[in-house]
Amino acid sequence: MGVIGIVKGLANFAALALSNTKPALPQKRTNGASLLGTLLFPLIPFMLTNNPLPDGYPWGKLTDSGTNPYVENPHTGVTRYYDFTISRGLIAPDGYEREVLLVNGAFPGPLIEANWGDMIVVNVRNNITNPEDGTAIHWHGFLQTETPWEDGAPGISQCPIPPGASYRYEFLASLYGSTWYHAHYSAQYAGGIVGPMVIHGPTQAKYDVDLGPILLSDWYHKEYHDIVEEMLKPNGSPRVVSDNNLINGKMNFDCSTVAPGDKSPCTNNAGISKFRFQTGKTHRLRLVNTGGDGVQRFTIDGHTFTVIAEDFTPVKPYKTNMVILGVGQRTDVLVTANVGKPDSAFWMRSNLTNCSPNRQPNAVAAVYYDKADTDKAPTSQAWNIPEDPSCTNEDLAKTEPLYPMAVPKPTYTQTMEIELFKNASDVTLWKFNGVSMRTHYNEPVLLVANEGNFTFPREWNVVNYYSNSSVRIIVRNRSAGPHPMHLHGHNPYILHEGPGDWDGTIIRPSNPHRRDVHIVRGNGHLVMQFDGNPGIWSFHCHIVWHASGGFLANLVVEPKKVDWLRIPRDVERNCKAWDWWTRFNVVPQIDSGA
Ligand SMILES: *[C@@H]1O[C@H](CO)[C@@H](O)[C@H](O)[C@H]1NC(C)=O
Ligand SMILES: *[C@@H]1O[C@H](CO)[C@@H](O)[C@H](O)[C@H]1NC(C)=O
Ligand SMILES: *[C@@H]1O[C@H](CO)[C@@H](O)[C@H](O)[C@H]1NC(C)=O
Ligand SMILES: *[C@@H]1O[C@H](CO)[C@@H](O)[C@H](O)[C@H]1NC(C)=O
Ligand SMILES: *[C@@H]1O[C@H](CO)[C@@H](O)[C@H](O)[C@H]1NC(C)=O
Ligand SMILES: CC(=O)N[C@H]1CO[C@H](CO)[C@@H](O)[C@@H]1O
Ligand SMILES: [Cu+2]
Repeated sequence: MGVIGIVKGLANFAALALSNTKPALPQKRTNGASLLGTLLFPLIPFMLTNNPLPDGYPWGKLTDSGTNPYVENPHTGVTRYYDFTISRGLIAPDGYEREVLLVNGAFPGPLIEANWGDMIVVNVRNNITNPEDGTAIHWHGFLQTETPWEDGAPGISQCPIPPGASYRYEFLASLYGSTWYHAHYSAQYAGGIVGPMVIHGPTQAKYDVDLGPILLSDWYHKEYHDIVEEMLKPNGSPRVVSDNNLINGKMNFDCSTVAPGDKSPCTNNAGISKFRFQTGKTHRLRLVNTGGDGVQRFTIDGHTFTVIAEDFTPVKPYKTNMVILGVGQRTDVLVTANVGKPDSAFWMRSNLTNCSPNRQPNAVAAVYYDKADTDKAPTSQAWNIPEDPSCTNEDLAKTEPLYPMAVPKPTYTQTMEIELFKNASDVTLWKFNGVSMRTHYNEPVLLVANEGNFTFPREWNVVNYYSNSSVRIIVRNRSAGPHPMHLHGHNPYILHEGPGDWDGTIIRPSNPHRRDVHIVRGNGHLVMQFDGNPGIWSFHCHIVWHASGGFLANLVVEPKKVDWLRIPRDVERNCKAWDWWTRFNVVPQIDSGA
């Protein structure tokens, strides 16, 4: 909606005025079982050790600049097993206590780690009670080639996992780099079901220390369910205002700004995230925007970054002192600790832009060199970088994939428009390609298609591309705010982004950028293209409130092959369990469902 945030910066000053960074709450109270953002979180190894190691690495002789990862990957024969239990919990990530959804009792959820070419198995148990609810987990950015049913989109690739039941996801670590997982059921991930993933792979970038995931996310004090109900009531507003901004699930909050009458416990100076730098060494930081809405501007006072990857695409290194991330986007940067003496400390900052409504946009964390006192607050000065009102990504001319691929001639080109409208009950919703999507949890599109039925209700917003091998989509934004557009099952070419209409120009047709999320600015356009991967793939705005409001399309790619897919019995079994549960329980589908 691109409306300017209100009552800005109130809490920020309370947070920054501190002279010490001793947390007022124990980690357990702020983040449950998570150690992310604490000095106890272990460094990430360069790779997980396999036995045997061909040519010294799990990926053998494959390289980041010489291997086409969409047609070739290592076959390690290794499977990494994880067990997840999703439960309700009560924590105070920024000092304000609220009900959340936790993965294994942690917010953010546990790290999933694998080597490129490993299989990942995650057994997800739904322990959501009081009230019960369904869930489903999406593994962001994976291609899911030949396993589209493991994509985790309820009503699209699977039925939700009913309360008390489990579903075992099993998929190939098809690409490598930094990513995350999150619930794809309603706006559930804004309630806490998010966590980092690191897939080790070849890299020519040289660094000494892998500091691991740094999750950046706006934060809401209300429960996601209440926010969605409020937003989607007749005459409701599509503007959802965030309350705070977190780095690895932590930040302080000024409790004096809590609304009178709000009885939730609130503690000032709950504690911020802390990181340790080794003086003189180069560190890899894996930034992920895991938020609900806001575009993040990430900096470390005094330090410059070398960007080495964007989403799952290693890029030709370029320097910058600020990284922009829309929801769902990842940026891997290198940063060298050569700005201060061994006892120095610096602020890490992540600021929400004015493109999303927020009450407290500025998150901080502390970066300590080896000999610094970790109870003291840094005193460093922020970079002063004026905000670009378009809130879009880095110029595409700057971001070039290391492994070059020319964009093929498209076999079909389609324009899809973004519109905001009011339905007959005066509810403000989004239309994408002319339809406001609403999923049907009991009949996933993929399973219907697999039975040879390609006739879908209009509100499922299915677009069939038949046997097209390369489809170009021109997204036209007829709304004033930016949208981070995410395509499942692909790492699409990003051909152009800008204001107004597309003039036909492609940035570097010999090697356009590729990433699974790219921002389209308000009143602008985004042109992307993808090559076939048989399945049903969601293409949606990653702003969780917009997806709830129907901003989602489902693309059918190579339907003949979808028809032939042999879907495991487990998928069917889960649908039967969900059907059974919904026979005795009403599912109050308060939004689009995905
Ligand atoms: C299930 O959730 C409840 C709280 O809602 C919690 O007390 C219990 O420990 C959870 N069980 C598991 C196995 O996590
Ligand atoms: C982030 O916010 C801080 C505090 O208002 C400000 O000093 C800094 O310049 C901002 N940085 C960026 C990159 O926007
Ligand atoms: C308008 O949208 C809301 C929310 O999706 C839905 O509950 C309601 O039935 C819709 N009204 C009409 C007339 O379609
Ligand atoms: C195809 O599936 C849709 C949605 O489930 C259903 O309405 C329709 O009746 C089905 N068509 C056939 C021929 O089975
Ligand atoms: C490509 O997709 C369009 C849109 O659905 C369709 O009209 C066209 O027939 C498809 N072309 C091929 C070769 O399948
Ligand atoms: C390129 C494009 O479609 N631009 C439109 C974006 O939305 C605004 C407001 O609805 C229109 O005025 C633009 O023409
Ligand atoms: Cu959006």
